[in-house]
Formats: sequence, C-alpha cells, structure tokens
Amino acid sequence: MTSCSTVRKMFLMKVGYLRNVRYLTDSVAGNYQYIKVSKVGSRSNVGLIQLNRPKALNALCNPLLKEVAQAMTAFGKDSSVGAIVLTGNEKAFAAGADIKEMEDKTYASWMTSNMHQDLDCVAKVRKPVIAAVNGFALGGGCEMAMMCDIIYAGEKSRFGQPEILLGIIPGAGGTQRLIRSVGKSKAMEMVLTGNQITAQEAEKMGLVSKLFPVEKVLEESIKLGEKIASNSQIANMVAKECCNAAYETTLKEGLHLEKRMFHATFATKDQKEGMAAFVEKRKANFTNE
Ligand code: DAK
Repeated sequence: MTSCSTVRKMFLMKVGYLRNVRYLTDSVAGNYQYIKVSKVGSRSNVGLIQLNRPKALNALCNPLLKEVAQAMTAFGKDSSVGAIVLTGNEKAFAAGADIKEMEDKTYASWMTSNMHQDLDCVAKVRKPVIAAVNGFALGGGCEMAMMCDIIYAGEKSRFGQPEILLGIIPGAGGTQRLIRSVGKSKAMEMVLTGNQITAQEAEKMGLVSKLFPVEKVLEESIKLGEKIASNSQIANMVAKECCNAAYETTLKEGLHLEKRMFHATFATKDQKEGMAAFVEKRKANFTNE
C-alpha cells in the first residue's frame, strides 16, 4: 500500500521542485496548511521546511509564520536533526509579509500581535539554518533569508526591500541585517529605492554565499545541510552562537566569548572523539555529548 508521505513525495517530484532531491525521506508529523515539513538527506538528519503558499508567492501571512515557528521549534528540539533548510518554490522564496493582511493594521494591532516573535524563531533556533532561495525574496522574504545562517540561491532569484514603495520601512531586520551583511551604501540604496537586485549582484555583495542553477539550489542546500549535520551538534551550536555574537558585541567582548566557548568545547566527548579520530586516521563519530 502507498503511504501518504510517499504520495506527497511523488506529487512534489512530479510538479518539479523536488525532482533533483535524491534523498527525500521521512515526512514529519504536523498538521500544516501553509508549509511542508520533512526530514531529508541520506540519514534523515536535515529538517526541511518548504513555504507552500504558491498562489500568493509565499507571502508571509500570520498563520504561515505561526507554522514556520512551530516547525523551527520542533526541529530545534529534535535530536536527530543537525541542520535545517528553509525554502520556497522556483518562483518565490517569499514576496514579503502579506500586504492584503497588513493593509488595515493599526499601531495597536501590531503591538498586540505575535508576528515578530513567530518570525524571530528563524533567527533564534540554535541549529544551523540554510536558506535555499529561488525567485523573489522581497521585504519580509529577504529579511527571513537573512535570519538564516547561510543563503544559497538560484541564478534567477531576486532580492529586495521594497517596503519604502508601500509607504513603510522594513520591520523585520532589513535596515539592520542588510547593513551588516552588505555594508551601508549598498543596503541604503536598496532600502531607499526599493529596487530589486539580481542573484549575481547579491552574490557579489556577499548577501548570498553561492549561486546554482534553479533546479539545483535545494539539492545543494540539502547537501550542505548534510555536511553540517555530520559535525558535533554542540560544536555547531557554539560556533553559531559565537558567529552571531559578532553582530551584537564589541570585538573585545566577542573575542572573549569565543575564547571561553573554545575552552568549553574541551568539556565535550565530541572534542575527544574528533581529535582521536584525526590521530587514528578515521572518520569521527560524534554523539552530541
Ligand atoms: N502580499 C500579498 N500578496 C502578494 C504579495 C504580498 N507581499 N506578493 C504577491 N502577492 C500576490 C499578488 O497579489 C497576486 O495575487 P492575486 O492578485 O493573483 O490574487 C499573486 O501574489 C501574484 O503576484 P503578482 O501578480 O503581482 O506577480 P508578478 O509576477 O506580476 O509580480 C512581485 C511579482 C513579487 C514583483 C509582486 O507580486 C510584488 O511586488 N509583490 C509585493 C512585494 C512587496 O512589496 N513586498 C514587501 C511587503 S512588506 C514585521 C515582519 C515583516 C514585515 C514587516 C514587519 N514585523 C514582525 C514587525 C515585512 C513587510 C513586508 O514584507
């Protein structure tokens, strides 16, 4: 008998986006309407979250963000998952927050909403997160990609912060993370004009780590996730925490934190295993202890 998850995989492969993903494996329990969630990779140790609101170019409506937060939190707690990939479809990673939902919002409704908290889950999860971007990554979509640790993108993807054209400004990190990522002049040109940049420009600026043909982005992102997931999860988390601290502290404080965290890794079994494996000329088998 064919299981639900097999039928879903066959459907995704038929519609094309997952055609090149060799190791699509377990689907993860969860009753999601706006996202698809599975564990992928040859060892099922990469969590995959696919935004799935194609008719609205994956516009980030509130219920979608709640589901992303729920899935991120679940993968964060799942000890079998060592890295997470966040993706959309070939046309859009996400075209921003849902303008139709935002149109009638007021100061009071923003202040009392949890949207910020839900979106922040992408930045707050302690495991490494890779954004696999194709198509539009605009406004909140660009901000969501920047909350991830590494961005892989398709050659036809486009990035931008078009909020200024709507009479607002970026509200989920666009004025802060973009400056830190690409520098003041390029970031301000994007924020003040709302112009989109090409994938090639984004790579040249350092916003994107690597570009791939459209149909290869997800596959390459999962491969990267698998490589990262083969490390000690503790070392990954500590490295992520230290790298993120570089955004928020002085160099002196950051160097101090790094030094102390480096010392702390010597309290783990994974450090002993990693170094023993090197000396014994074998592959390390980390147990996340
Ligand atoms: N919201 C709602 N619907 C959207 C949408 C969006 N952001 N983007 C596209 N859609 C919908 C379109 O309305 C259309 O739906 P129908 O009319 O067919 O029902 C469908 O997706 C296809 O879009 P188009 O027909 O426009 O497709 P095109 O290929 O012609 O154009 C486009 C693609 C991406 C250039 C265009 O759709 C576009 O300009 N979209 C809007 C992009 C944008 O301005 N994004 C920034 C939104 S503001 C915060 C958190 C987040 C944020 C702020 C605060 N806090 C937690 C405090 C974020 C704010 C934003 O992102």
